[in-house]
Amino acid sequence: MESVLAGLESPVACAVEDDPHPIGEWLREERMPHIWCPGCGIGTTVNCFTRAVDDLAIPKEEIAIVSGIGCTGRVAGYLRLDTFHTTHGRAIPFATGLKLAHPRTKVVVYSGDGDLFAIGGNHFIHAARRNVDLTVLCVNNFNYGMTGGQMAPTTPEEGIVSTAPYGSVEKPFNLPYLAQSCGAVFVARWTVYHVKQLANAIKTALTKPGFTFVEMIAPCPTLFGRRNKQGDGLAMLEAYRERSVIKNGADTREVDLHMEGPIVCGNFVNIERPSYLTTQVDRMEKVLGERYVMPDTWRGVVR
Ligand SMILES: Cc1ncc(C[n+]2csc(CCOP(=O)(O)OP(=O)(O)O)c2C)c(N)n1
Ligand code: SF4
Repeated sequence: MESVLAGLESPVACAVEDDPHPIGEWLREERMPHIWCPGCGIGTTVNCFTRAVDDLAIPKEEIAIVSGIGCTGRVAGYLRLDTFHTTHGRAIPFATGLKLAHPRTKVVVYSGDGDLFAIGGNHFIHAARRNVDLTVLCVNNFNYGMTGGQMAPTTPEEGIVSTAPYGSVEKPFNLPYLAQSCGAVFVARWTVYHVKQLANAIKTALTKPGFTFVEMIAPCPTLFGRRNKQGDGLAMLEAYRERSVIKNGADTREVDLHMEGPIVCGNFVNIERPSYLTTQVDRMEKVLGERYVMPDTWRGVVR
């Protein structure tokens, strides 16, 4: 999708001259202007993410972002970090390989609900089951943004999308419940209205070993918002504020989302479970004893 801003001078560059852009140092200025529509919530999630990494003082060379394809997938192109913009749905297997080869790197999967839970759903459930040390950040805008607003596995019943013009009749995934059932050790959901809580949840997700998951509910005013008469990005944010109910520790079976009614937000799950890397080393040492040779890149990180 070609941005209407294409060809104009970079907004980051304009800002830098007199008044540095607040997260300018995190962005690849040469990739600006970005493709996101006015009112799109993806940029706010990037703001929360950079704030979280900044607060944690994680050195930039120790973090990598892996995205799939979609409007959210563009995050990998815009962040000035080690980033991988992979094929549609395959961010998690790329990220798993990266983590196994280089456990010292904090590996973050940053992608859309369609990418992660439709074509990529299989990878999500198995990475969570294995408790691979990854942080998965999902922008849930309830449809496929980049390709024209088709139905996603998250589209609420009765939600109007291009492939269900009379409203979806499918029951969507409840993402926190799915993540918890599969074994994620930290599970949270916040909307882009809750910028502080979202940044804090990302911080917890980044610091906890094992598979951590944050659902970030964000407006797609151009497609989902317009078709469902939810107004512009600001009106959608106001609706988030009115509908949100904060329930930290809520039973994830009870946090389904509908077109109307409460959006339950919070940090729902925070448990301890040995991560994939730790379990792997434990097993090898138990079975092979002194014959086990740990990969060089794992030394001092896993043990
Ligand atoms: C193998 C393959 N199938 C389909 C597509 C087309 N495609 C590109 S992005 C996308 C969905 C994106 O939706 P989502 O992950 O929710 O991200 P958003 O754009 O909403 O941020 C699809 C189906 C593709 N690029 N590759
Ligand atoms: S189509 Fe939707 S998700 Fe994509 S940039 Fe526009 S508002 Fe954002």
